[in-house]
Amino acid sequence: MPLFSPGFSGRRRDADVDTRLPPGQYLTEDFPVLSAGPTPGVHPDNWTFTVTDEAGGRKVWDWAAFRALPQETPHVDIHCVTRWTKLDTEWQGVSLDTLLADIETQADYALIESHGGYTTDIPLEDLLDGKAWIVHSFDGRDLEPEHGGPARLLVPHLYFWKSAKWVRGIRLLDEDVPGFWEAAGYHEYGDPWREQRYRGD
Ligand SMILES: Nc1nc2c(c(=O)[nH]1)N[C@H]1C(S)=C(S)[C@@H](COP(=O)(O)O)O[C@H]1N2
Ligand SMILES: [Mo]
Repeated sequence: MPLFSPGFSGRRRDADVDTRLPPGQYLTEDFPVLSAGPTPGVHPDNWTFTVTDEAGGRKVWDWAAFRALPQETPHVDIHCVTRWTKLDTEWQGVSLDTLLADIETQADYALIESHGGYTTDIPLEDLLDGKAWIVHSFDGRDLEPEHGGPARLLVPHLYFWKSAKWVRGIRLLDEDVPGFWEAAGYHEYGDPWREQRYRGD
């Protein structure tokens, strides 16, 4: 008898998946596209990323400056509030720790702003300490326009609506300002492990 039967390793995989699937979620192998409007055509030549602090100070990167920053390859699970979870996604981009390193701020909140008008609000501490990136690649390829190319936010510990596609900047704020889905009744924080789908959850 083999020491490790296929059945045994199969059950081990299932147990691992169970611990990685937040409540009320199911697994998908696909990569669904969820966009509240049309895909804006953003060419890297016209792309900039702007951080605006609470006093109005601005720091701007163009595509070349952004790509020259230290790169990381986050390997993460993502959880959409429409209940799909995708395990083991591979991205490449720049940590928000890197982008925010030289910014002097006392702000507690960040409002993420995208081409096309989409916004989402996130506590600033949830963007720091290795928890969030601006990514330009998925699965070893340039990010497809439908998935937010040329660059999107990736903040995988919150529901995926917080991972703004076609990101153009981050506004640092003393007070929380609800973003697009948050103003429409979704939860202001959106922790998938606490099933914070809608306001009041
Ligand atoms: N700019 C922008 N970002 C967005 C959205 C959007 O409509 N516009 N949808 C959000 C939602 S609800 C989800 S689940 C994810 C979907 O990302 P995907 O289309 O790459 O799967 O993007 C998020 N980021
Ligand atoms: Mo979503």
